[in-house]
Amino acid sequence: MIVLNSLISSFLFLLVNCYIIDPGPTVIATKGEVWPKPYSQQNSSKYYGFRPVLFQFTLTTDNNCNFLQDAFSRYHKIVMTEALRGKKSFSFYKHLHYKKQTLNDDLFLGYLDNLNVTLKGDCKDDEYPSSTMNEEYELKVDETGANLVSPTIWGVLRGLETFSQLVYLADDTVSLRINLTEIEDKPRFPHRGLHLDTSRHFMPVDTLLVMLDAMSYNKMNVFHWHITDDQSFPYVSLKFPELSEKGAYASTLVYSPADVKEIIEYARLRGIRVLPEFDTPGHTRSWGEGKRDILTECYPRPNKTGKLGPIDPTKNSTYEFLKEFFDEVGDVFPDQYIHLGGDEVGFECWQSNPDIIAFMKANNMSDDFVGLESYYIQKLIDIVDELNSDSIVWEEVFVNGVVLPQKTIVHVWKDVWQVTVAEVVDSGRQALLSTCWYLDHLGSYVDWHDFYACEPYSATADEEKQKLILGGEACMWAEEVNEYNVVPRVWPRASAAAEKLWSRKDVNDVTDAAKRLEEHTCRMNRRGVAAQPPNYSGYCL
Ligand code: CP6
Repeated sequence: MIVLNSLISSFLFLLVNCYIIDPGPTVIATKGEVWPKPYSQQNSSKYYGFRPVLFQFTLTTDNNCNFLQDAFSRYHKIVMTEALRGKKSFSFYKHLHYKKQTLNDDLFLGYLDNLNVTLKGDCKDDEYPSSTMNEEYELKVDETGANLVSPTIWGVLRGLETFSQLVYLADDTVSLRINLTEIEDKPRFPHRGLHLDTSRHFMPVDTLLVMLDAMSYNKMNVFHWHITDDQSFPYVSLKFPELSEKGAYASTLVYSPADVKEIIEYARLRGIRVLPEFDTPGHTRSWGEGKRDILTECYPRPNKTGKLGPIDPTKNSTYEFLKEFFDEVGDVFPDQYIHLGGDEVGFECWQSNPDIIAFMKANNMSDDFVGLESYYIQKLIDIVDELNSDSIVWEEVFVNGVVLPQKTIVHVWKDVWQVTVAEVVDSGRQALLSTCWYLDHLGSYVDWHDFYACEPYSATADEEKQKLILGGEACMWAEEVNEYNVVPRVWPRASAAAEKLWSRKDVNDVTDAAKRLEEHTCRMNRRGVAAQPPNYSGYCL
């Protein structure tokens, strides 16, 4: 009977999944729509012709702003790639001889060959993006021309991205156009991150740069770099080179100081913060290859063969090392924040070690391993605080009751996230959310619908507390990805999170989003990002 039942249900399963589900209509991409959707936009069907070869960005204020000149040349290249679209015979040159019939079109206003950019605030060429940066901008394309205005270089970057997305290929498949429009834009959440693990599988620098490009196309602003874990330690430390010499997969599979600098600079130019994570006291097996004495020795037990466990929280030498190490991390990574991890600490190894047990007795912890973990994290947060950095921790640290400074940010990643986020903001602390956007969990093929349905404010109705929800991160853990599949695994699925975190709360329409995401994915493809198709049925021109 049971066998028969399971046969029937497998049959039904196959039937439902392979034959009965209607694939739905082919999703037709929009043209010149912006992803993520701007705060406000007024559209018009009047348009300019757009000639990439002749097009120029003009800074109306301070012409010495190298930061923006650099952005202009990047975006010039990007709009040039649009010129490569269309028929096979098509060349850049044809834009100079713009199709005559469009001149007879009432909606055609001539050519737009310039975008005036006005930076109302200062341009400091060596400024780093921060958790409090202002990213708002206004972009107008009207009968008098095109103007982008922002108080900050970060807002100008976001506006340039929007401008580049407005350019589209007309139905004649040879001419590029841009419609008149009026946009006022600003992000809903200040923290819009992508978390990437480079320990389970090493990702070459070029792959990380593609990720940063794609993030900028989605107006994401935090690259959370989960750089080390149990499996490998690819970060080359200046003070402790033995960590990567022994802990990396191979001497070539590392991030040198020059690589790290390059990544931070590449991100800075795109308005992206690099948030380093050095996860402790668990997830540190690879640290033990180079620095055996900082890990706990696990004592033989029937089913355990491993010999090293989490960081040993009982030794002074542990904290001396951590102080030196995080001093370096604070110097190398300019961001105000360091992610300290603190997730998934297994207690079996600590439990097996008589020295740890003796320490706990001497410190009146009896057999409270959560207490021992708290002791460690508190000391680590104090160390980082003294080094003038602020800390972010995974939710376990908060949930286990570690006494945290008010300014420590709690990063929620487990289920029942509404409850945890509510507890964090009730405590007056700031929260980040990742539960909704786990890129390593493959749902049905169009699982971006689920990513899109997540509303961070559903954790609390209290508007003051909602302000403590800083945003979130889409998480790419790398057990199942390397340089060959990470880009399509992340994009465009992370784009759904990017729009949730940038656009207004009432931007919820999946049908509308599907068309815009179809266009946005094709756009990422043209720009060299191997994003996978977002919908069951669709196409790129
Ligand atoms: N690695 C580290 C992981 C995870 C975490 N930390 C993880 C655990 C469960 C799921 C996904 C990821 N692979 N260091 C938890 C933050 Cl479902």
